[in-house]
Amino acid sequence: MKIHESHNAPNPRRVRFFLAEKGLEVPYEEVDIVNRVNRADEFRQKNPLSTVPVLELDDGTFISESVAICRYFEELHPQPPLFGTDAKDRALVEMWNRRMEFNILQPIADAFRQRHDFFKGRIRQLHEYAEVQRLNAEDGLDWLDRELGNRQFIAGERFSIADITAVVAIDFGRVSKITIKPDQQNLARWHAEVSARPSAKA
Ligand SMILES: N[C@@H](CCC(=O)N[C@@H](CS)C(=O)NCC(=O)O)C(=O)O
Repeated sequence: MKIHESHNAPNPRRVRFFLAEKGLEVPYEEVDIVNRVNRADEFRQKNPLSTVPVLELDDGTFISESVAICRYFEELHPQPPLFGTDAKDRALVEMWNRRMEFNILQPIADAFRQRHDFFKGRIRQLHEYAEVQRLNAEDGLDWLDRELGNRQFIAGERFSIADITAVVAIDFGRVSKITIKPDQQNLARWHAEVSARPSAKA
């Protein structure tokens, strides 16, 4: 078993963060996305969508999508639970993780992907859309700041995959000058707490 990843990219960091929370060590193989190794035929056989991370199992199965990889490890190693504990809690974690993906991670990713030269020739770009998504990301952070006024973590009183998605996205926002603003004190409090976890350095 190994994980094909790129150390500086946000989605692989989600998986490393998750595995560190579980205390699991899985070998990593670096994929040179700068030089487009992920876009070559050999990598496309692992993931036709060319993205990292990809978990390669010993039986030759390839699992891409960060959350799918995390769910696989959650099933095998349920403690500590990062996807919720019972029907209601699991639904709430799912709701919040999806919200973090759609309202925080996606706009922050687009603010970079739709403008930066890294993606020139890889995807269709529209610089105006990058700016729209930067503004959407800022709205998302304002909303999240208000949400975090009444609980410790994003999905409630327990750290979960939703916190991982959000903190990784927000940290990646810096490259597009999307940052927590001085008046977003709830967000800043949460960000400091989550960033202080040893797993944040994985
Ligand atoms: N939804 C996917 C997104 C994966 C993704 O966008 N990975 C980026 C790195 S964060 C990537 O592989 N970028 C290189 C490229 O598109 O060429 C997941 O959660 O794994």
